[in-house]
Amino acid sequence: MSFLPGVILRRGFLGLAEQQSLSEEVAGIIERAPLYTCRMPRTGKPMSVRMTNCGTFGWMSDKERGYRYDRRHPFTGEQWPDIPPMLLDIWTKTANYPKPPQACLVNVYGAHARMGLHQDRDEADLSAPIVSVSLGADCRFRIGGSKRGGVTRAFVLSSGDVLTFGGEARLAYHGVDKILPTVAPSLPPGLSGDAARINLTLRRVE
Ligand code: MD3
Ligand code: FE
Repeated sequence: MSFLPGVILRRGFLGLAEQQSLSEEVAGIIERAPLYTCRMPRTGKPMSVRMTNCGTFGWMSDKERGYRYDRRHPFTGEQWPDIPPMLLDIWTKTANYPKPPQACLVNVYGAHARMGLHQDRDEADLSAPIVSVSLGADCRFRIGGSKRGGVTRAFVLSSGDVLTFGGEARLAYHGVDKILPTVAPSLPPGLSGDAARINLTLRRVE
């Protein structure tokens, strides 16, 4: 399904069993690379979504150094866990890009977390797509054009949906308005007490 040039939404790309095993993989990643809270550059305002990463590079942000990718976890100083084979397989099937992903940002949403409209432009290679996988509760996702203040449209993302953003959609403004009170495939206990939704984004960085 494509309603904007460069965006492909594959609803239910992952079945229930695959969603559950991927959630277990994410729980394992969080054990080794604990969730952290990013802060806005300059203001230091905390973001409501907690994050971690797997892959060669991980994304983070703090007051002093701003948005960036780093090879190591900001608190443990360790390298990030590997991207699980399941996610590499999803990239291979959906990205239509010859090189493997170098980063997988793991976003963990509590029931009241949201993500304001933003562009993702910290990656040097903007010709590569971004592949996003949703798990857990539904959310209302919003996407516009590549300029702030233009027309936006919203739609629901559900557990098992896979979205790819390439071409002219790569610099689209997008965000998560809210987590919806869904009866969703539950996330594994021990993942994080208040986790309602997880989003995984596979990226090229360099
Ligand atoms: C469109 N995550 O991690 S995923 C992000 O649901 C992010 O957690 C949201 O925005 C989430 O940066 C949305 C869909 C998404 C991800 C990256 C994009 C859409 C995008 C990059 C460019 C255009
Ligand atoms: Fe984004």
